[in-house]
Amino acid sequence: MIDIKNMNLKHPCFTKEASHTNARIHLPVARRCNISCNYCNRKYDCLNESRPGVTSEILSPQEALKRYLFYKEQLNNLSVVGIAGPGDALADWELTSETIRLIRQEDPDVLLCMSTNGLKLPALAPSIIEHGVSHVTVTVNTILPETGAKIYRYVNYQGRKYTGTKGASLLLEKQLEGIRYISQKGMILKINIVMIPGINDNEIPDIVGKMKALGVYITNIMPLIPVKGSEFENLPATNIRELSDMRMNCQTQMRQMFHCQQCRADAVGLLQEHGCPANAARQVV
Ligand code: CLF
Ligand code: SF4
Repeated sequence: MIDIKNMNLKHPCFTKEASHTNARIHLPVARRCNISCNYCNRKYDCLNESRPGVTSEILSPQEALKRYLFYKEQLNNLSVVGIAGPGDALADWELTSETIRLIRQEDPDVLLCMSTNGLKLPALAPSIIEHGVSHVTVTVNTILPETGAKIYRYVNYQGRKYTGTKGASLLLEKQLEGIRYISQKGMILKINIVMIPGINDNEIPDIVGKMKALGVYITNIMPLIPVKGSEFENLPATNIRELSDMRMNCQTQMRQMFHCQQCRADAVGLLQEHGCPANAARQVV
């Protein structure tokens, strides 16, 4: 059984205090995605964890290992490796899992973390566990297919493309099944929720309640930042006061994240430093 408290002490996203002392590295190995979110413009990193306007180069698993070993030398507070895009970590599981395997071989202690839209979570959960991943983030923007139909343009599953409420129902079913499974296996789960004005903002407390019931550790309600070229480019950005009120309101139900930096898929270093690789050398402690 995973010792959640102990493991989270070294994870800057799951423990706010650790964000001042512990660094993470994102390795951009997952290029593809299997769904289409209306807030996404594929020119940029996956917006389920990243802020818009930033693109990352793609690394092969071997290049990712090299980068990891380089920064491990530079940063003695590096305690987490995350795979967060620039596509979906599970849509490109072969590359993600090979990267994790290579890193685990070199470093038995570093925490392994990944973020996903959850579509392939039930199918890949046993393999994720086997590879030693301890922390998983799933983006769940709604628990209603009608709302999902407004958020997702399509869902690609086993060679077929699903749209509308069919696509949204399928994604939701896989997300809930996968979350339930890995939570029962004792993994540490975070749920990202993008707060989309006029689309899902009224439902967020219900999503949080559902996630709590499934054994999730923390939820991270994130602002929508409308991206040029995306379906939602003309929606207003989430009002920061309303976001803060929503987090406070949901905190009465379960633990909330207040310090997310919407990192890029190749971020390195402390969260507050935003983690551009070019700046990481300055963060050596
Ligand atoms: Fe990366 Fe995400 Fe793991 Fe953290 S980020 S995969 S859980 S190691 Fe952290 Fe960055 Fe917010 Fe993500 S601040 S975007 S929550
Ligand atoms: Fe874009 Fe990420 Fe959504 Fe895929 S899961 S469409 S990469 S925001």
